[in-house]
Amino acid sequence: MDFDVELIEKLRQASKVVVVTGSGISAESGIPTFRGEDGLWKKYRAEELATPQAFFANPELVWEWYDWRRQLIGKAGPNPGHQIIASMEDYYDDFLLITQNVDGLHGKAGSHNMVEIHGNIWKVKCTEENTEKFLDENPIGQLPPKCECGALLRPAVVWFGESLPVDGLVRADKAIKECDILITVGTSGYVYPVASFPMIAQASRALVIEINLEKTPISQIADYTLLGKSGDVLPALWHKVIQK
Ligand code: BJW
Repeated sequence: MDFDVELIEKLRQASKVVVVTGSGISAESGIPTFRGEDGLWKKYRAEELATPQAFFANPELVWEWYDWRRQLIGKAGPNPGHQIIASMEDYYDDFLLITQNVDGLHGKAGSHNMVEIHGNIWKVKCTEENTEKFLDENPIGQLPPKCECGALLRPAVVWFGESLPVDGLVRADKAIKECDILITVGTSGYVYPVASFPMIAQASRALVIEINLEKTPISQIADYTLLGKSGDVLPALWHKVIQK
């Protein structure tokens, strides 16, 4: 794979780097993306299941979907794309991974400086008390699961129309505005506010690099769009960067 020499040099010289990932990075681990031909589940659209309204209208149906996804994710492991991002953390003085994925695979690959900005599928939240805890049982069993207080438990993920976690947003916002380079990997650039992160970084003079199978709305502003599978592009790119 050939890369622009200037791009490699910029990646070598940067000190503050932000990587923003979406479901495409986990596709090579066997986890379906949301949109596109092989997008998620049966006749339902993710948007129609991933809302608080859908949950309270039919918690059992929404839980079936999440239970099914938890089982799929439970069998999956990180791929070379996740692993390269984990090793980038050691290379840069200041590095932040912002992932929209709830699958936890970045953590499994060894990423630490990370914001899971749409939550984590392995955690549940009490709909009355708002307390969060891990629920490792897989499959869950009786659906929908209940809290000790008797209220419904919901997946601790961010649905459409819900606010993203404030601490995560503050951390992300600071890193995006201060970074030298922002790299998006495997995201359609369709869902806000994350879709605005490349524009915000660029307005603060960061270089924007996109890695995706195909062009997206982010391609219109990206300084570089590298087309291909993230599990191929990231290792090839990183090999060039760390080569003496
Ligand atoms: C590969 C590959 C390979 C494949 N290698 N690449 C401003 C304007 C308009 C609307 C809004 C706005 N601000 C807020 C909104 C409303 C809304 C929104 O964005 N709507 C859009 C549909 C327009 N946003 C919200 O409601 C957010 N909340 C919020 O902003 O609160 C304040 C507010 C509320 C209401 C109004 C205004 C303000 C919350 C968004 C929550 C999203 N939740 C989900 C579900 C999470 C839990 C779960 O997983 O179940 O998050 S939806 C789903 O989409 C999931 C993902 O994280 C997210 C992004 O999807 P992603 O990751 O990009 O996946 P895909 O499938 O879209 O793309 C995959 C890409 O990978 C493709 O490009 C492929 O080509 C590529 N790919 N294989 C490299 N091997």
